[in-house]
Amino acid sequence: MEEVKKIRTACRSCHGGCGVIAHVKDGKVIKVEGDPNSPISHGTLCSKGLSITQLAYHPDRILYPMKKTDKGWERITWDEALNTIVEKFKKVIAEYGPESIVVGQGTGRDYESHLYRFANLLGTPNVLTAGHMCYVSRVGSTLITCGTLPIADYEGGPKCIVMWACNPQWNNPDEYKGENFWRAYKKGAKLICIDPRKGFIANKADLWLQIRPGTDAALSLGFHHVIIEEELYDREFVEKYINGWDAFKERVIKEYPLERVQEITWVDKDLIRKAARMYATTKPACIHWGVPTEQTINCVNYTRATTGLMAITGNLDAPGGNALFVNPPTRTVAEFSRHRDLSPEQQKKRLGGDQFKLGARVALINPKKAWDAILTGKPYPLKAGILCGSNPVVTRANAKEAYEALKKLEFLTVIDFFMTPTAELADIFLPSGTWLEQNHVADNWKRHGFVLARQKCVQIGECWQDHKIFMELGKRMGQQWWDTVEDALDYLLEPSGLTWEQFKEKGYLQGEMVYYKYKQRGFSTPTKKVELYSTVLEKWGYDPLPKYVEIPESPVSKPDLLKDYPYILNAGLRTPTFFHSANRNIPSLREIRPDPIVEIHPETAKKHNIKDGKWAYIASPRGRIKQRVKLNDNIDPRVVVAEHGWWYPEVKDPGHGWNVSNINILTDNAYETLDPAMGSTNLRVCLCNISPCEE
Ligand SMILES: Nc1nc2c(c(=O)[nH]1)N[C@H]1C(S)=C(S)[C@@H](COP(=O)(O)OP(=O)(O)OC[C@H]3O[C@@H](n4cnc5c(=O)[nH]c(N)nc54)[C@H](O)[C@@H]3O)O[C@H]1N2
Ligand SMILES: Nc1nc2c(c(=O)[nH]1)N[C@H]1C(S)=C(S)[C@@H](COP(=O)(O)OP(=O)(O)OC[C@H]3O[C@@H](n4cnc5c(=O)[nH]c(N)nc54)[C@H](O)[C@@H]3O)O[C@H]1N2
Ligand code: SF4
Ligand SMILES: [Mo]
Repeated sequence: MEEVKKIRTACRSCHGGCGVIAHVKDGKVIKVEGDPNSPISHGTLCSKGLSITQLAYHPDRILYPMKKTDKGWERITWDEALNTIVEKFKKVIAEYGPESIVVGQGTGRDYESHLYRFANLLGTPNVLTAGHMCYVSRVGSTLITCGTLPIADYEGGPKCIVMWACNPQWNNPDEYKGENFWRAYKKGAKLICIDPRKGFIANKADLWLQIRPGTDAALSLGFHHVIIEEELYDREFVEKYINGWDAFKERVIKEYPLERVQEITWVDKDLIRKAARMYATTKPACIHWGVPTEQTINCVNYTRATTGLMAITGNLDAPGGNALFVNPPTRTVAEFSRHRDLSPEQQKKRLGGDQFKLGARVALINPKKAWDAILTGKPYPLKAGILCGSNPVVTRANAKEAYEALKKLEFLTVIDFFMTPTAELADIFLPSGTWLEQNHVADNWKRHGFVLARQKCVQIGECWQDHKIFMELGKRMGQQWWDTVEDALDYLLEPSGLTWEQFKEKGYLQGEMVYYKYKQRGFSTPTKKVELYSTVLEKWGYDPLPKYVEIPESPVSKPDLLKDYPYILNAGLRTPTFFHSANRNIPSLREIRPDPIVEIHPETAKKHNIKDGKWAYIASPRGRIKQRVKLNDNIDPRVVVAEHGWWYPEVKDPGHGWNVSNINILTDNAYETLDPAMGSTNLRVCLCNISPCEE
């Protein structure tokens, strides 16, 4: 029997980053605990991180490469699996060109550097991620507005926090943990919460703005209206550093008077005024925005308008405001992945590239473009695909179409831990290693100024970490990679002067903390200013100024639908224990939330004779599903709030109940509902009805 070894590493059961000490005995992780020395999490871990051993040693986990045969799934060797993929990819490239291969992932998982490098060296511009409506869409919109993504600077001591469509206590999204927010809040910061649902943060807030889902861009412009009208902006900043101030001001004053903003957003105009004043006059103030602001036709409009709020109040790159953090000196994802090696000729072939020009600028495609290319062969057919860590059948809008498309794809490889409904559609399954089974420079994709050492603790079955899978597949395709995963990490770390072995010992690196960088060199935009009037959007033929466009399927835009679908469906509330479609098979987590929950206002429930705790049907023009009802009077009676990500791993047929409670059966992906510049999908708002379910 071995002594217990304690290995310091970093969790990745969500967007990741919490410091972990893994206890390893006889080649098995027997326990994980929070690392008190972590600069990110200071010893805390959530239920998902703590249950990693249940996931890693789960009896249903697939531990070997598999191929689908007439008799079902069969175990094969890595050699056979990789050679099968290479043979197929080479055939597709010879017949149709590399653009007919789609390479995809889901949410950001620390392997985008390797996945994109594989795609770029393959020559395909068709990388399908969640980025069109999550995070990268924020990065792209701020890139053209102020040069990079502004992050709430909690460590800098904000005196006012605007929590805008975000719930960090449950989600720990992207750069931040709920813990950072909480420490800043406890120091006495004022709190404004903008959320259609009164949750934990709204309950704590000084001001809660109960917004109509999807109308955040209008509210942001309403804030501007107050700040301009009452001259609460930072005059010097505006004069020196805003591009297009006069044009922007004119639009805001003429088109967004508070009466109109109230009508659009359902938020009382006096409350809007009070909130805008509080934000603009309490210094420093930060805005922490969440993903519902991106999953809409107004993604770029909202993000640009709200970046404008940070800028004109003098809070941009200010301590305690929204900082533009400097990353530690490592190779960026763009550099590592050799974006520049994708030839202009291949870039031109990116599906939807000439339609969603900002999406193309950040190397994205919209899923609808991929489904269309598979189902209709236009503008050219997609023939083969490789999806790593994604379950689009459950997580993408108009799930029935996603399902049909992936089923029709001639050859699909899925890399995952489990046989998900998406993996069941594949020809080859490759078993991925969890964060306990990988060496990596974690968080290199984020904008919070840290990179963290994620250390391999154990080997389980024949699983490979995703990075190694792309490396080995790439080498067999004739691409230039390194001999080992660790050699590639030495290259990634080279600018820091550290090798992987040295970095592992250090545990993390932090970038230099410098505020007000624009005073020396301006902002990284064409005019060197914050472009409220975007010269880039103008050049591409879009409206250069932010505005509000009505949600495509709403009581305002589709009044005729209201007779059959009278409610606004707000689809995708996260819950602390699940991560999108994952974790339904983890006993300790499923026990906490055994069923999918739809929240309905008691008045609404009464109208339809729907009882608390019973199942109800939810239907939209695209289909019908069922979830279990929870009455909640902290939402508007006109709004229904439902969870996303549901399938039933315990159902053993290959569909695993993907269409029973999956909210994305109801959401839409039609082109007219997408953000015109980014291609963001409108996942959060459509019209629905509800009825009791007798089954
Ligand atoms: N209606 C609605 N739909 C939504 C949303 C919403 O709010 N509303 N949110 C959207 C958002 S923001 C996002 S980001 C997407 C997420 O969409 P996805 O990323 O597709 O969803 P997940 O369920 O997180 O991931 C799918 C699979 O990844 C596997 N996995 C986890 N970690 C790893 C790993 O390290 N390697 C590999 N190979 N596999 C791994 C899991 O086992 C799981 O089966 O969903 C979107 N869908
Ligand atoms: N436990 C857990 N954590 C996660 C995830 C998960 O699935 N589970 N997913 C991860 C991913 S990929 C992401 S992108 C992040 C997202 O994390 P967040 O950005 O926090 O997103 P949500 O929880 O979807 O929504 C945050 C809040 O916005 C409110 N909201 C809904 N619609 C609107 C709207 O139209 N306007 C406004 N103003 N508010 C609205 C919701 O009621 C909710 O309180 O979480 C990450 N963390
Ligand atoms: S918040 Fe995310 S990184 Fe932290 S323990 Fe939970 S799952 Fe892991
Ligand atoms: Mo996301």
